[in-house]
Amino acid sequence: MLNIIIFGAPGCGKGTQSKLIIKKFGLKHFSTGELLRKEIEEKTELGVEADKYISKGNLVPDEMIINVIINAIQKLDANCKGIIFDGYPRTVKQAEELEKLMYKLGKSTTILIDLKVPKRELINRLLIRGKTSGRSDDNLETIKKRLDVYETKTTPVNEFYQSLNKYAAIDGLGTVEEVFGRIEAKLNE
Ligand code: B4P
Repeated sequence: MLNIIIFGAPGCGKGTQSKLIIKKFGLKHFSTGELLRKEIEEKTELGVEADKYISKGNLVPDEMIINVIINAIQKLDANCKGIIFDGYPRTVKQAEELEKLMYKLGKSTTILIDLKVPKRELINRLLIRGKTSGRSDDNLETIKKRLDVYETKTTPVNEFYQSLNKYAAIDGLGTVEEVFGRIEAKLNE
């Protein structure tokens, strides 16, 4: 099984690259961002609560997201070729819980792909996306906050996976196809 974590700052291209990886490797997509946006759209109890954090550029609390993940992974078809975790884990606590759960299910994460993109480019991409996305978090003030939160709360996750020897940094600059080519080469190693 190929179980990939696609990781990086807001706007680095996690969602974009996930779609290409799924097409090529036949994996199940698992995006906590998409999942939460669906809950927000449907105005569920979880969605209403999550929106309070997301619209301000904060992460939703670990307890809220970890249960969502546990339910979703347990529902997965046992015969699937693998999973792509897009936007999860975003804290060391989430990473620890993911590793525990995978172990319990007799599975393991294969690699964390860390997409590296300079801050100026990230802001630029998210402002462009904001023109059409209708997302409450794609505006300059919230983007800056999200980047700060990424630095303080999320970057320690890459050290966690480096210590497990499951880490690869990939240059996320260039066309979508160029970035995918680099990821594909790494996954084929
Ligand atoms: P996410 O939905 O995960 O999204 P993201 O970080 O904003 O973007 P992503 O990296 O996927 O960028 P994309 O491909 O769209 O998270 C949203 C929010 O949900 C979080 O801020 C947080 O509040 C909450 N959340 C989610 N998971 C959580 C968790 N586990 N714990 C707590 N809270 C959680 O690319 C961005 C733009 O760039 C697109 O418009 C794309 O077209 C463009 N682009 C992509 N690649 C490009 C390239 N190579 N060149 C030029 N443009 C490119």
